[in-house]
Amino acid sequence: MKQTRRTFLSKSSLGIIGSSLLGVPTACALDTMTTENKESDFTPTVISTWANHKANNAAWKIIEQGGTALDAVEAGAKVPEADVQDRSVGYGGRPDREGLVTLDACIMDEEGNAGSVCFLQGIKHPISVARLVMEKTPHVILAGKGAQQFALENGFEVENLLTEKSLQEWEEWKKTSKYKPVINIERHDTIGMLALDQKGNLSGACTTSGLAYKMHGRVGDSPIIGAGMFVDNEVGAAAATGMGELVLKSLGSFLVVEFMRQGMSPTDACKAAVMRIVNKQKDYKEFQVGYIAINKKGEYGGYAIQSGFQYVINQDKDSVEQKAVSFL
Ligand code: SD4
Repeated sequence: MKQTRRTFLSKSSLGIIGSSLLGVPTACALDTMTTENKESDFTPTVISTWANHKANNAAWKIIEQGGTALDAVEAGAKVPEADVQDRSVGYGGRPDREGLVTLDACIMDEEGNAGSVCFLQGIKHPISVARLVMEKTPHVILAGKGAQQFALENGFEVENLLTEKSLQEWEEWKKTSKYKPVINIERHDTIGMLALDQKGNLSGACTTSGLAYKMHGRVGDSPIIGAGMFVDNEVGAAAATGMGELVLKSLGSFLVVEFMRQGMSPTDACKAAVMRIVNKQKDYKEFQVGYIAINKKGEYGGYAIQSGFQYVINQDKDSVEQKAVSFL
């Protein structure tokens, strides 16, 4: 679905004659006579981290029907949040080392508005709470009990998000782990999603239960605007997955967007942000970080420290899987 937007303002000689006949002063007539011929092509797109096909397709449906990028990314992010099979997001997500599922999410729209929740417990759709933080409060981030209180005030209910399977795995983990948070213990599934709608507007969302068996109270990159996700409607948008601490320390998604502002392609911008980590972090081989990005044209790409990072993309009906390029 390729859109062509044309702004074609040209003043014909008839226009000039018309102006002078109407008595418009010459200087003014000349001012409005500038010929402007702006053309921009863009392809409506939805992209998200990992093999999140169902989520991407749900978001795409909204874009296809002419809905906003913001509605699309919220609807998309809600899919893994409610999916018990997704072990890194929402319901069914792995708990922290105390056995508690704690959630991080953020959302950002084309006007640069942003909302976020972190260390939120018992609420199935943190992305929708983040959107309400953005739309109903003068703040950007609500955390912990305060975030939960705000959710309850807005009609959400507290639910048990720890499934029997996650509980049993955690019990096993406790037997051998010596209570040490272990990095990269899980398969990552965190969803970062970016959308470009038919009007050419960008929005983004990111939602996760964070690293498995993390310390209680730990907050990752995913709810932090500029780290886990960032949107600048003039330039593009980016999202991160993987070892949140590395993304936080380099403000990765913001960095990717700034690299695109300097003229880099989405893939090159993601690579430059990965290389920033690689060049500063001696033990980078221990970790995975992956970025996805999209620009205003709907060009997209991804890059990761380790191989194995993939993302899904919709520019037509069904989502397609792409392997991200990687450093190692
Ligand atoms: C975090 N970045 O909490 C998240 C984890 C993640 O796929 O992306 N998992 O650090």
